[in-house]
Amino acid sequence: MPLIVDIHTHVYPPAYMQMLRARKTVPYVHDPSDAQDPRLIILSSDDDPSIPLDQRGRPVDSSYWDINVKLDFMRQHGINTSVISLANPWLDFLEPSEAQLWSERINDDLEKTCAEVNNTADPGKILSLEQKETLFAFGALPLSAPSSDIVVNEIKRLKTLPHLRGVIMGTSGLGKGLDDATLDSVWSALQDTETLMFLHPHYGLPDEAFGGPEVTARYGHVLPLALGFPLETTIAVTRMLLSGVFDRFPKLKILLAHSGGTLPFLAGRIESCILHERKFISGGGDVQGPQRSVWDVLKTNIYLDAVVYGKPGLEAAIAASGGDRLLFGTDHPFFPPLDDKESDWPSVTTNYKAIHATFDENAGVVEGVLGGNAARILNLK
Ligand code: 5CU
Repeated sequence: MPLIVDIHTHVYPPAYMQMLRARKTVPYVHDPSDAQDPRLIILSSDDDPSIPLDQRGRPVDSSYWDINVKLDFMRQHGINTSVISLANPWLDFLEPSEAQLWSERINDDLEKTCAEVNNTADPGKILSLEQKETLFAFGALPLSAPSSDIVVNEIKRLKTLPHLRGVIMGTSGLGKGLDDATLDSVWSALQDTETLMFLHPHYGLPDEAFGGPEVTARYGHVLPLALGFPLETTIAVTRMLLSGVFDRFPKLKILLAHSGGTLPFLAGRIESCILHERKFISGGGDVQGPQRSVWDVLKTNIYLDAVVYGKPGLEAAIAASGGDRLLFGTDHPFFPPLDDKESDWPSVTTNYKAIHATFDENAGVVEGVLGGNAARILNLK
């Protein structure tokens, strides 16, 4: 059996859940403390005052915060190693004065959880035979902190935590998006420490892009998650490219969620629009414009997860970035089966099937995508 590594799997540690329970604005948890599951309200479109609180957002259960439930899920789906990350919206919404404390708290908590599960916290402890799953983690950054030095220091500190293998980050950066020049010290720290950044969406697109709030609400989470999330990622990474981030930091390593949103499919069009842009110096204008091609960046700076649920998406991803840069993921605990009696998660089995349908003629690629690539890129020992 090949090694299976899940690099896209989230947690809301208990302390974070507690903090969300105390909040009344997005993101928050409504927990009536009766027999019902608490409700998680994280997307701005969830926070509709015309919907009663106990129907707002989505129900959440212990799979969102209990690491033992994650381990059961791993066993059930044949996953050997998971690289866990705080789920969206991470620490983006915190007051500047709280950001550093929370990022240290969450990252130390992730480290402790991994050490306990991997038995490195107590090497003398005897593990049961079933307990062979291992965990690593991506850390969360204090992006709302009063100074980017605090972010840089946390990136450096994460290198001292044995189970941390990178950072997860949304698309807002320090508040102005990822083409903000004040992020240069963060890119520099990520590059110098060889820290991989997992870029993940959260904010989607404005409701107007889908026809207004009523249309968005009519279809639940489908429009924000199926279209808003991938386009948000595509826009964020394209802004990085256009502003020259990859020219200034040619060794940055970025893992894009959901197979890069739509980047692999749109790369040719993005490249063509850049080559035809009169604003750029290359087209006679006065804006620098990107110096490296999208294709070069895709093959040297970008890694893609394989969370795209279908063959055409995987084919675009592998054609754009390469079979050695594509990594299996589940997006657990999001997208649980709606039918309680179903034990396998269709969101996971669909991804497994798509990987086999796409790459089965090439066992090396299948093994790489399922786990070999992650083990090599993230140094998972
Ligand atoms: O279902 C969702 O809203 C999500 C989410 O918020 N984050 C994620 O990673 N996947 C799905």
